[in-house]
Amino acid sequence: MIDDLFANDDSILRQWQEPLAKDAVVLRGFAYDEAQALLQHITAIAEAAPFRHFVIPNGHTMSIAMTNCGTFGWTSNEQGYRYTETDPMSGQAWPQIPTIFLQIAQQAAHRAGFSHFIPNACLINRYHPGARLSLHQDKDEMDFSHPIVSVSLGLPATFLFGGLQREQPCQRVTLTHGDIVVWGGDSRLCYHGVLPLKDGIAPSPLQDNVRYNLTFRHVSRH
Ligand code: MD6
Ligand code: FE
Repeated sequence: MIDDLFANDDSILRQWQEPLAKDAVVLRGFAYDEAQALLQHITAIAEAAPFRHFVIPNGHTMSIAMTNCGTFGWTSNEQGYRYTETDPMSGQAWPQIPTIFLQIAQQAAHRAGFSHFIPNACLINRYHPGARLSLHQDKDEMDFSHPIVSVSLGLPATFLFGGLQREQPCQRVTLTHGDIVVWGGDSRLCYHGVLPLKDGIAPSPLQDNVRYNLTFRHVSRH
């Protein structure tokens, strides 16, 4: 009677957890069922706050394109990185974080053992083949008591997860459509990055050679 047992909820067969380090975990398939809704919201957000390639302080332009929703959005220019309450392109507030984004981020944080996560910033990254993110720490949020929740959509990517020093060796983790990474606590300031995206055809309905990543954060007023 295996059929009956699993007839109504096969998502339990597509969700499992992989510990990465202390206070860091990959929740496989956790956003899979909501992926289509998330992608529709990304399209709407990008109409109000378009994806753009930021310049970083060394003068280079990032290969990934970014936008934001939330009270705070992450921005960069030649002078440095910072969170702003308005989109520098339009002068308007960033779009609100959609309710379904908040629900998924909070459920994932809870599943990972962080039960009081209140995201007020969501950075949206768009990768096309060849785009990459070099090793970095996420430390512009000022408040490190909250975890970061990261949702992967579209093409798979190789995620690098290192230690608290840049020189420490990295784990390589393939993140696919619907996977969520949660990290905080002792891992909150670990170095991490993404290898150049390989070409491919993303899952339906994207069917494009693109990857999106949502990272939810709690930013303290600067
Ligand atoms: C990405 N993610 O996966 C880039 N940062 O496209 C990040 O930089 C990141 O996935 C902090 C926590 C989780 C992440
Ligand atoms: Fe990061």
